[in-house]
Amino acid sequence: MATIDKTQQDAEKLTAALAAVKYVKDGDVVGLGTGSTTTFAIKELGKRVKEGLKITAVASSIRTEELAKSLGIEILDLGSLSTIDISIDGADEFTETLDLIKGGGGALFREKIIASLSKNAIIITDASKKVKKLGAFTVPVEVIPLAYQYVFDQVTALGGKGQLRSIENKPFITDNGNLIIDADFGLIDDPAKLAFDLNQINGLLAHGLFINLTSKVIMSDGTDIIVFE
Ligand code: ABF
Repeated sequence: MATIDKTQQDAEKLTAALAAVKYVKDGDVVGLGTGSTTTFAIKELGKRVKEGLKITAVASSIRTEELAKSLGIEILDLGSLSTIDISIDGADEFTETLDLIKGGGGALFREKIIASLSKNAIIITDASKKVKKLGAFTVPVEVIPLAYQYVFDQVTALGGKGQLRSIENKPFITDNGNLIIDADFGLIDDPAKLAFDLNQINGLLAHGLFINLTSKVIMSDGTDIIVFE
């Protein structure tokens, strides 16, 4: 695996972020994702709000909400919305058919709600996120704590090698008070089928396979901006 030059990668993230923000217009309700790429977009939106752009927004994580508010972006309650005009978010992997793995940052549940509500769900990435087949990145699974072992066993039965996500030897706790199992299914031949099978598991709140939830992926490779849709 080629080592990724962080400066180059950040330049690609910024380029993709600026391209996505151009789609945001006055009056939009904007879904804000989580992660370093989306942070570039949120900061650009903050600048444009200061220049007079009139938007409201919903956040996919507490850290995104705090950043947006610090930049003067008005935040709405996600639970009160029936639709979102445009969302901008990142991804851990994507394919040309717009299948994604998301959730490396632990915000997958709210990200999935925002994507589901979005009329125009835009994903922004650097070139390292594009893959032929999903699965090199493990699939995050958010699980209600009291269903942990049951969900772990069901994920195992589907062929996933699960690992409780921990930070400094303590279980990672999501903004929703849940746990995350990172499940290694290997390279995934049929992401839609796996997503369907995971959706049948009681106690599994969300998984990181985003299928048919993306309007376009804007990727920068350092030279060009490539839009997959
Ligand atoms: C978020 O963006 C997560 O779903 C995903 O894990 C992350 C990618 O982070 P980064 O932009 O920092 O690569 O939406």
